[in-house]
Amino acid sequence: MLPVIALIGRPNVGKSTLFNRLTRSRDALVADYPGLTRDRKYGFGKLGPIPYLAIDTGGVAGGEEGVDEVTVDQTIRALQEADAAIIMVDGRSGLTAADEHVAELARRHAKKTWLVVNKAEGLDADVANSEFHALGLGEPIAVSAAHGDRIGALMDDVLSSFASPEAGSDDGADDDRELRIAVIGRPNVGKSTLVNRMLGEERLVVFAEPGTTRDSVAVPFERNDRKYVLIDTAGIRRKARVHEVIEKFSIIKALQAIEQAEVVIAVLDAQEGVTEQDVSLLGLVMERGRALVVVANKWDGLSAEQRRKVRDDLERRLPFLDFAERITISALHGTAVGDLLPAVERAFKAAMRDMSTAELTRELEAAVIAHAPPLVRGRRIKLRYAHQGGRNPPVIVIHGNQTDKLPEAFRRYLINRFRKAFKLKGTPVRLAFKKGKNPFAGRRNTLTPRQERKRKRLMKRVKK
Ligand SMILES: Nc1nc2c(ncn2[C@@H]2O[C@H](COP(=O)(O)OP(=O)(O)OP(=O)(O)O)[C@@H](O)[C@H]2O)c(=O)[nH]1
Ligand SMILES: [Mg+2]
Repeated sequence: MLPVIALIGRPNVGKSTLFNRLTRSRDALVADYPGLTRDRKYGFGKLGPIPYLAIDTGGVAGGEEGVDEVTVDQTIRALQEADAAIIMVDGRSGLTAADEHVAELARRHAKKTWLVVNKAEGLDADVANSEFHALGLGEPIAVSAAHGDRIGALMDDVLSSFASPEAGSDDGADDDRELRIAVIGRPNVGKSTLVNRMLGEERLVVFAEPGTTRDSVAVPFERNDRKYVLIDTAGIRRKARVHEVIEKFSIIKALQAIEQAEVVIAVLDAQEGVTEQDVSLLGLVMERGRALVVVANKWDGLSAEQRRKVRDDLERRLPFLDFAERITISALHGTAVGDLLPAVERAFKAAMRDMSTAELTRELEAAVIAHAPPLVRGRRIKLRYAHQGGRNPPVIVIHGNQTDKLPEAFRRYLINRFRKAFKLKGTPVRLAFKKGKNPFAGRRNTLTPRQERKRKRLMKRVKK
C-alpha cells in the first residue's frame, strides 16, 4: 500500500500549488492528452524516497468567515483516508482563526501531522515560523510551494516514517508470478457482478465478508494453468443485508488497486454513459501507466440507437484511451465476459514487450522519412536513435537535437508509429527525449546501433 498524504489548510494558502508539485510527473513523460482532466484532487506522486498518493482538499474557512460544512466534511474524509496530513499555513499573512480551526480538525482526525509554513521564499525561516508554534502541531517547516524551496526535504521527512514498498514488484517479469488485475469503476457499474461472473458462482461467498473503506478484496484464481489475482474494489456487503451492496466510492481505494495490479479492467455503465468521474479515474490509470481494458457493462437492454450513442461517447470523451481495447458486455447475462481475460493477457503482453535498439531506431528513421519533424528557427529538429527505457509501461527514449521543441502532434505521431510497429495495443506508451551528442558515452548496454557494431568489431579484435 502506498502512503496517503492529505493537504489541508484554509483557502489560498497554496495547497493546490503544492499538490501539483507533488504529483507532477518528474520526467514529464506524460504528455498533455486532449480530453484528460488536468484539474485533479487525487494523484500519484514520487517526489522523495518512496512513491505515495496525495489528496488536495478545498480550503476550510473558519472564525469570522463562518464554516463551510461541505468543505469541512470533505476535509475530514480526506484525513480519515490519509496516513498523514500536511497542514498548510501562509507565512506572509500570519496566523488566523481559520488556521486554528484547521489545526483542530487535524488534531482530531489526522494520524500524523506536519505543519508547513508556505510562501516563505525570501523570508527568514525562524521569523516566518515563530507565530505558528502556537498551533500546537510541532515544529513548523518553512517552504515555498511555488518555488519548490525545501519541498524535497519536507517529503524526505514525511515519507521516511513509512516503509518502502516491496522492491522489484513493478516489472512483473517473472513468468510464474500471478497476473494481478484490478477491477475499478464507479459504484453500481456492476463490478461485483462481473467479478463473480469471472470467478464462477462458487466464489460468491468471498464477497460476503465486510472490509473497511481502504480495503479491496484480492481473490486468487486459476484459468488455463495461469494464475491470476483479481483485485475487487467494489464496496462492502453488510452481513445483515447481503443482497444490498453498500458501496462507498473511494478514489484512494481505486488508486491503491491500480498500484497493485499489472492490468486494470475499468468498468463503465453503458446505460449511464461516460461520466466525469469515469474520465478522471481513467486519466489516473493512464497517468500511472497501467495496461488497460475498458469494459462497457449493462450492454443488454440497450436499443441500437443507444448503443451507437455510447460508442460515440467512448470515442469523444476518452480520446486519450485510444490505445485500450473496449469490450461491451453484460455481466448479468454473462455475455462476452469470456473475452476479458484474453484481452487482459494481450494488454499485459504489450506492456511487457521487449524492443531492441536496432528495431526501434529503424522505426524512428522510417517515421522521420515519412514525415519530417518541423524546423525550429531555421534548424530542423533531429531525431537520431531510440532505445527502450523501461516496460510496463513501455518507455521509448529518443535521442536527438532540440527534442524539447518537438510539437505534441509529432510526439503522438511517433507513439502511433511505435504502437503499430511493435503491437503495443492495450498499454500506454511513453516517450522520453534526450538531447546532446553522445549521451551513451561510458554506459553499457545502451549503445546506438553504430556504437554496437563498433563494439563488436573491437571485441573480435580483442579475442584474436
Ligand atoms: N509567494 C508565493 N505564492 C504562492 C506560493 N504557493 C502558492 N502561492 C500562491 O497563492 C495563491 C493560492 O494558491 P493555491 O495553491 O490555489 O491555494 P489553495 O490552498 O489551493 O487555495 P484553495 O483551494 O482555494 O483553498 C496562488 O496565487 C498561488 O500562486 C508560494 O510558495 N509563494
Ligand atoms: Mg486549491
